[in-house]
Amino acid sequence: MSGTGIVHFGPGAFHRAHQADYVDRLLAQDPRWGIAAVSLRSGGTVEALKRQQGRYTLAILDAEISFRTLGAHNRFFGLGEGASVRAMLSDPGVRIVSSTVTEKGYCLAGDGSLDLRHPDIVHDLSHPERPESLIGWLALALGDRRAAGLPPFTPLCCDNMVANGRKLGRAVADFARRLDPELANWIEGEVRFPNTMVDSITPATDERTRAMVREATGFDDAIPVSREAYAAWIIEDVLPEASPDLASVGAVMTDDVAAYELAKLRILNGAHSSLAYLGLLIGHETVADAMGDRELSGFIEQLIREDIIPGLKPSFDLQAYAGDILARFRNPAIGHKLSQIAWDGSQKLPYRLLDSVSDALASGRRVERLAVPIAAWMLFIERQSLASAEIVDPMAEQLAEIGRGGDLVPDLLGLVQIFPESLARNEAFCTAVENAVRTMHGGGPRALIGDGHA
Ligand code: CS2
Repeated sequence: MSGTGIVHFGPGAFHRAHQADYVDRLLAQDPRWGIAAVSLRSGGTVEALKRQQGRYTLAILDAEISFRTLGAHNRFFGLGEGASVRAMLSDPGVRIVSSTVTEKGYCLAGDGSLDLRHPDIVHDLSHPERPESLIGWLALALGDRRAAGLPPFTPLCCDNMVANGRKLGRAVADFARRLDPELANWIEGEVRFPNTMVDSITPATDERTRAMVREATGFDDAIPVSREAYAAWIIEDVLPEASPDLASVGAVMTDDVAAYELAKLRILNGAHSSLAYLGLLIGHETVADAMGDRELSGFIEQLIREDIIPGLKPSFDLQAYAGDILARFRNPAIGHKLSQIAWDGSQKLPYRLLDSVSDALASGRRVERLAVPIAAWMLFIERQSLASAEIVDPMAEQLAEIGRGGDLVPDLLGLVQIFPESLARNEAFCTAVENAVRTMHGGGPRALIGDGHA
């Protein structure tokens, strides 16, 4: 029987296809690091994990297709089980508390600091013993450990954000400071919040995934996951000694996560979001479909090579890295839906595309091409709103209102949670976005992405 050394908040498909795979292999050599899965908001996955005793199928969909059964989870906490989670987090054997709760789960304001007006933070500050947010949970549990004289655990953020660990650390300390300044000082002094870069393309599981797994393995798995063969996990090398040896199963420990992180977020995720908005407007369904569109994939390649890469420090061969990413996007075995990537644009645009725009402006480079996917996002918002179709985004209501009847470009550019003032007031950028929206209104994305445009 393995122990439980890691507590994980948010056991969605990405966590179960990525981190849990590393930990599953680690458990074969060191049984202390089983994962407790915590999902306090929607119990479905945790209930199924419990029913299947933590076992589920990982389908690798690539040039070769293969299936493995993973079993890294050995404790399960769902709706209404907050008291048991609290006890678990005080277990001295727990050394890592990781999270994949998506960007919006960290309750951060546009400048990356804790959003004190966020309803979950407002709730947690007035009911600190019954937290709803991850931030409230980490503060409560770290307070319990300090009171018990235990060493802290290490919170390990595994979501796509620039300086994800640093931001999480600042948010937890700021939250704690409002309740107990001494705890805040202890957190700042004793707790490490490593930055990480996580990467593996993992489409959402659907009926097709379940049917494929059933057919291939004979196991009627309610919660299989699938991903490409490629996976990377880069972790800032500050884990305390009593931590799982993740390097022994392929994670990379380094002092410089930033170089990998920025390259991945801007090239892979920036191109993904660009493909999503432009591809959906054209009528494509998946990333591989969109990459099969010669005009669109040509545009994306130019965007990466000529507009995004020049803003990055050349710490490694970025052009070769980009080539590998474009090849991964072409993987025909993965039906990665553009609509899934289009979710949460308000959270994703800033670090995926807008940071590249700011860098380009700062060094006097043109921003016309970078403005195209941003304009496509605006037209996507407008299209969804006018069709009363769903917008999955924490700012959905505000976005839909603008999309239905607002002054589209200025109103969206005026959302300070998304566009920093330095961009919203920059004439070159605003004009480029206005022009791109106008041209695509008339002639669709093809009017801008074909050879010789933009
Ligand atoms: C994607 C990412 O859904 C999205 O927005 O861009 O989840 C992407 O597949 C991963 O970051 C790849 O590591």
